This record gives sequence, C-alpha cells and structure tokens, in this order.
Amino acid sequence: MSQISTPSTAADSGGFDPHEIQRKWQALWAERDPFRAGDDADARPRKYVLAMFPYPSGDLHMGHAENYLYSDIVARFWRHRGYNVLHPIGWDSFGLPAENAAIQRGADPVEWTYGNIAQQKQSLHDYGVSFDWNRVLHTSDPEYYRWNQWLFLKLYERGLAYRKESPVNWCPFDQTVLANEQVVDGRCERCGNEVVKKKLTQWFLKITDYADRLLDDLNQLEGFWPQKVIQMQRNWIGRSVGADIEFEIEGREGTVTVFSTRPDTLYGATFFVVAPDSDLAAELVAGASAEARVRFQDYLDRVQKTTDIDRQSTDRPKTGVFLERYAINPVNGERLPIWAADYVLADYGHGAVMAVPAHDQRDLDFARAFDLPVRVVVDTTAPVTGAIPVIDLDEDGVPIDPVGDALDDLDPVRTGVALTGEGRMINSGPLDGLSKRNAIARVIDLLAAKGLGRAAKTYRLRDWLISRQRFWGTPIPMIHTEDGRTVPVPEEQLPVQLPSVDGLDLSPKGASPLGAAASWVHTTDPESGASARRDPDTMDTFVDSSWYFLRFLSPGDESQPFVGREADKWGPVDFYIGGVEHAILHLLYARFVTKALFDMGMVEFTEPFSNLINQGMVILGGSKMSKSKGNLVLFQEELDAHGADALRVALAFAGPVEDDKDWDDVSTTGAAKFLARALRVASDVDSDPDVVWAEGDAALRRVTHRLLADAPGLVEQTKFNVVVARLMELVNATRKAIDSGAGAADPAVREAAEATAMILDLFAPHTAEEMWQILGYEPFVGLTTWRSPDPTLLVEDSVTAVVQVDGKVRGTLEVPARIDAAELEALARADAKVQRALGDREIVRAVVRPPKVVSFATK
Ligand code: ANZ
Repeated sequence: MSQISTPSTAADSGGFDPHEIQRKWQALWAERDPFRAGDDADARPRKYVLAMFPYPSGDLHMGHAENYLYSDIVARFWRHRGYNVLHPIGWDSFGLPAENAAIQRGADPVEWTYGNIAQQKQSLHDYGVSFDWNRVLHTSDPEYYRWNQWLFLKLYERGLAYRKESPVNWCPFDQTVLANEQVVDGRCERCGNEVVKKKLTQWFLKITDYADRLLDDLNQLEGFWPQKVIQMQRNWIGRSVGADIEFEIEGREGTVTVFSTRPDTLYGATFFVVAPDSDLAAELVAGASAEARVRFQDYLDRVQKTTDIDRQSTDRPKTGVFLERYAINPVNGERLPIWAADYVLADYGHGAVMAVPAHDQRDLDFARAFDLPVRVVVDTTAPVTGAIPVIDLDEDGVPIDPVGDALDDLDPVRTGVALTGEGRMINSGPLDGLSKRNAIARVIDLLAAKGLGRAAKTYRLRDWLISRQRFWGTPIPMIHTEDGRTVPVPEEQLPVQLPSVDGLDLSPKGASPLGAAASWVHTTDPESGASARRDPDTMDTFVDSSWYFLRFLSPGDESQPFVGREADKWGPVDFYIGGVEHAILHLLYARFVTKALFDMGMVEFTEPFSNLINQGMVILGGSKMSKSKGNLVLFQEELDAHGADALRVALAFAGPVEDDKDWDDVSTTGAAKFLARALRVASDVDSDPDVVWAEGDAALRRVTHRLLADAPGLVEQTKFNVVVARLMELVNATRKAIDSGAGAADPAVREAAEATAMILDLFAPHTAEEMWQILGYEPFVGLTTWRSPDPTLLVEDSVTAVVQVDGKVRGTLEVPARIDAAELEALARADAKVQRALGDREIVRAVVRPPKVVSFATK
C-alpha cells in the first residue's frame, strides 16, 4: 500500500509535473472537442464504444477507474484505426441510495444525486477519458424518463406489460419489493435483513414471451461475449423441455396440470406432490380431515419462512404433509396419494409434480422419508443403442433375470440413489422396451390422443417485476379510475413528473410515498374526465438502463426516444464494457427491450451489444474493497496523487482485463517512471519531422515495426497489459539507441518516439499529446492514424540448425531464430535427408536445443 499516499514529485517523475501536462491538454480538449463523434458528413466507418454508465452514489471507485480506462483504450484505438467513434457517458441516476440518503440525512434526492454527478463528471474529466461530452444524459431527468414511460406504454399496448397479484420478495426493513437477484442467501442485498414473501399487486413486463429468442440468440454471441456470461444467461433462462400432463383428482372437477421433463416415466409415478404455498394445496386440504388441515397450516407457516434457494437444496431432509386426497394417473388409472412438500415450488412449472421416486432423486428422498412405494420403470443396465432386448416379465410386471439381477444391485430404495441414467423402459405397458427418447414421443402421443397431455417447455425465467414502492424512480404512467379500470396516461401528457419531495414522508411504509402526495396522485380519467388516481409505483431502474444506449444517439430529441436513422447508423453497440456483476439482469433486460423494439419496427437489430468485454475487480490485499473494512482506495485521491496517466498505465499493466487486480500489485510509481522515460526520449530526439524514413538503426526499427504490426491485434484481443509491456520495451530500446550507437539524430529514433506517442495515447493520452507536440506536431496525437508496419522489417532473423543422427550430421535447416523446441524437432523429423538417414530405424531419444541443434539417437 506504500504507493497510495506518496504523491508523485517532480523528482520521481523525472522532472515533469503530470498535473501540469494534464491541465494543459484537458483545457485544449475542452476547447477543441476532438472526441466529438462525427456527423453525417463524416465519411469514416463507425464504431460505437460504450462503458456501462455509473450510478452516482458518492465518489467513483477503482472499479470505475478500470472500466472507463478500458472503454477509453478501445475508443481511442478505433480512432487510430481511422474510425468515427461514438464514446458517450451518462448517469444511471435513479435508485434507492439517493432515497436512503434522503431518509437518513434529510438530503433532497435531487440535490444529492446531481451533486454526486457533478463530482463524478469532474473525476472523469481529470482522468482524461475521451468521451463525447455533448451527449451526456441522466436517467433522472424528466427529458429522459419520459421515454421510459413511453416505452412502458408501448409494451403495454403490445400486451407486454400487465398487472397481477403475486407473491413477491419483501424486505421488511427497506419496506420494498426486491427482484430475485436482489435477494442474496435469503437476505436483502442492500440492508442484509431477512427477506419474506408477501402478496402485492404489481406491474410486470412479459419477458417470458421472449424466452426462446433470448436463449436461441445467445448462439450468435458465441465468441463475441465471454463464454461465462453466455452460460450464466442460458442458466438464468433455464429452458426445460418435456410434457404437460393432466391429472384428475378424486372428488374434484377438472384436471391439474403437471410439467415433467421425464414423461416417459409416467408409469413409475407412485405419488403426487403440490407446492404447500399454491392455491391448489389450499383448495385440496380444505376437503381433508380437521387434523390434516391443522398439520398443513403448521407446515405452511414454516415453509413461508424458507427461501426458494433452501427449498431447492438437495441435502436438506425432506418434509411434507399428506393431504388425504388422490390423483389419478392418466395412463393406468392408479390412485396416487397427494402430498404437500416444500421441494415443489409454487411458481415453477405448474406448482405440482408427478413423483417418480425410482428415477428422480428428490422424489426418492421423499419416498424414503415417508415410506412411499418406489417402482423402477427404466432398466438402466440395458444397452441404450442397438437391438431392443427382449425383457421377460413375471406376472407382477417385474423383470425376470438376467436383467433383474443386475437391477437388484441398483435398487434405489436400498442404495438411496435414483436411477437417472438412460436405459430401456420396463413396467410401462405400451412403452416397454423403448428408449427414453422414443418413450417420451410415444407417451406424449398416447396422452394427446386422450386430450390429457402435450409436449411443453418450461423456463426458470420469470416475468420482470418492475413495480417499486419508492419515490426516486420513473412514475408508472397508468391511471386507476373510480370505476375500477386501469388506463394508460395519454402519450401527449408525458412525462408524468415526480412531485417535489417537500412535505413528503419518504420513510418506507410498504406503499409508495407517491401515494401520499395528494395533489400529485389526483388526476382525471382521460376518457370520462371523472376524478381518478395515478399509479403510485415507480419503475425498477433496470428499465432506465435497458435502452439508454439508444438515447445517446440523439440525446436532445424532444419528439421521440431515439432517431431511427441514428440507430441504423450506429447500432448495435460494437463494444460494451463493464463488470461481470451485470452479466445476467441488465444484459438480459437490454436484450429483451431491443427485441421488443425490433418487433415494433424501431430498430433493425435484435441484439444490443455485439461484443462484450468484462473486467475483473480491483481488490485490495486479496479481498473486495469496502468502506466498512476500511480498505477503500479512492479514485480521486489516486488521481490527485499520481496524475491520470500514471494511474491509467499502472491499471492497464496490472494484468489481463478479465482478471481481478490486487491494488497491492499496482505500481503507479513504476508507471510514472516509465512515462517520464518516454517523455525524455521525445525531448532527446534530434531530427526534424521531415527526416527520411526507412533509414537508421535497423535493430530499433525492427522493435518499432514489430509493435506497429502487433498492437492492433493485441488491442482487439484486449491484451492491453501486453501492449504496455511492449511500449516499455520500445522506450528502452530507443533509449539504448540514443545513448549508445545511433544517437539522437538517427531517424530510427524519431520513428520509434513517434510510434510510442501514437500507441501510448491509448493508455497515457496527456503524456502522448505532450510527446507529440515536443516532436514538432500539431495536436492531436489522439486523432492520428497509426502507421503501417514495413513488412521487410518483420521478417524474422533466421539461423541454421544442424540435425544429427547417432552423432553424425545428417541435415541442416534454415529456421526462425525464435523457434521453439517442439517446432524444431518436428521440422527435423520431417526433413527428407534426415528421414533417409534414419531408414527404418526407430528414434529412441531426441535432444533438442533450439534454435541450433537436434540430435536423434536410434535403436
Ligand atoms: C417427473 C420426473 C421423473 C421428473 C424423473 C424428473 C425426473 P427442470 O429440469 O429443473 O425443469 N418439477 C416440475 N415442477 C416443479 C416444481 N414446481 N417444483 C419442483 N420440481 C418441479 O425439472 C423439471 C422436473 O422437476 C419435472 O420433471 C418435475 O419432476 C420437477 F425421473 O417429473 B419431473
């Protein structure tokens, strides 16, 4: 941690003051606006580079330092490749922290938010990020959130926004509804208190309508998004394929639907389980004995305190109560006792399952706990492919040896292990002998013929609950009329603006504080003109960030959320950069909204982010930085201490983009010294810009041109740390050339210094601009196109290697000086002369010393 509190002095930075250089260039950037995205007249090809926008809760931290460094590297890189780059910034400025600050400290959320934004803006300016500052947006501005409301109304028109009563995660402390992902280990992500379930009427967006497309389109992103993120999205959507099966229940009209991924095992169902907290459980137990009703109620009380995660955990003892009712198996008419058990979830599938204990572990655990029958219907010892074996069954339908013997060893009741593998159907009437796949197809046919089942899919993905009972968010633009209708606010009345916070009690009460703003809530029914009430809820802030990348394209437009032509020009985002903590929700919601806008004909693409770059975390001493642990490294303090460039270089050099970086290993002092060396090289150059290229120190020229050749590929592969290392190598080689052989007047020295400035601009833009000016050029190095490498300088030096067989030289090879052992050995073995010398003798030993010697010993 030594470097944290040691400000760079003129001495350790080699006599230059980074802050002075920084101020100078920032002033010029502000004046000339070189990073403004080009307009229609700009003929260059376009790239849209976007970093996830910050939330204005206090100062920026080192995670932001990393995030905006990386997006800046990418943005600057594409400018150097000759592209017209859009690199905007804005603020995700609605949300709970502002409101909590208001409650705790009496701060006005508006002042708190915009005060923090001002400070963060200053830090990002100081950091030298090449944003197009003309497009700044804040999601808490009415000019922005009016389009959230517009989006909501469009989704509502298309049946994609609806209201329903549903059990929600409720934080009793924050008095608010939480999304599933805001519940961590059964606790509120924000305050750490236990989360409970509560029923509320809420607004939802119907993301499940898009589940298949959200899943299938991930295939297009393979290779462009981190594999880990694609997998997390797949798991989150969680598509299961199987069948819906209808079960009648004795003494009850109609059927109950069950989803199963293994309809082939229907003959093995021995009981039936419903979620205790489902409406069905309550209905069924109403027809049971008084005793059962009491037992059920006790059980339900306990279950309601258990989280879904615990309920799904496999190593928990199984619990449940018998409801004294029976379901009828649709294929064989068997009576299946109905239990309520918490391992069945109310809001997955249909909240009820057919239990097949022989082939499902949860069902088996339950059967063993309550002594329920187990029937094997898949012979997992039988071959799955090839001829169908003949299975002899005794009159009870039990297979006769030899299959039986093998199966006995696997008896699930005894072993406690369900037979989940593939095999051949047994004990299953018309399905006997079939493989799983064929049995599934057959049983679906059988059920369909009776109208009692069909192929079906289920998803883990739930509809997106967007209602929040909080003040600091976008008001939901709906009106509740006196006669009980819910109608949209007419579009021309948007935005529905938040009232002033004055006089409002924001402390959490379980209902939105907006409901208490009497004059705000009161409105008129747009159809009849009668008195009506506004919906008091506000939107989840993930709505705001689900489409903000489109607003950047025409931020000032007052007539529409974004200009379609601009979206066609710039969209989708070419590079999206941010933390992996947004791997699931934010990206999923943005993908959903993009697809919905595509369906409305408003954009021409179906995926919002073509490439995704995830950064690792900046940690300290092996653990996450946190205020409470007192191990916070503050961004602004680091900036003040070392200057932007040293901080940027140190972070870029600290390791691969996706890795976590320990601040203890980040050397701003080392970076400052490197920058001072680079600057000194530029000052030492003793030739004019018009020197003849293609002359001078050949060794130095090779280093320069190899970097010019490799840098684009390295940046595109996000190997930023390697580029920094290569720049260090080039600066050292230039120094050596100046001090030893060629001298400061050698054209190769100028060439190296210029290449350094151009590439260094990605990491240390202030220093790079300063170098460029010292080298005799007009600003801005940030707008130069990188030079192309001279191919003749990229040819690798070659050497002659000798190949010996049993001590005699049998061949020579021209090989690259940097060849490795495996390559050299392979070339030696393949050489015609060597092969002739070997004849049919076998090589027993090979000694390889790259690049010059290979020696084979034979038998
Ligand atoms: C019978 C069966 C037999 C099943 C068998 C599995 C194996 P995934 O893959 O996670 O989608 N299930 C259905 N609804 C459920 C609910 N609300 N709560 C808990 N479990 C539920 O799992 C689908 C399987 O999970 C379904 O297939 C069902 O059990 C169970 F050998 O049906 B199965």
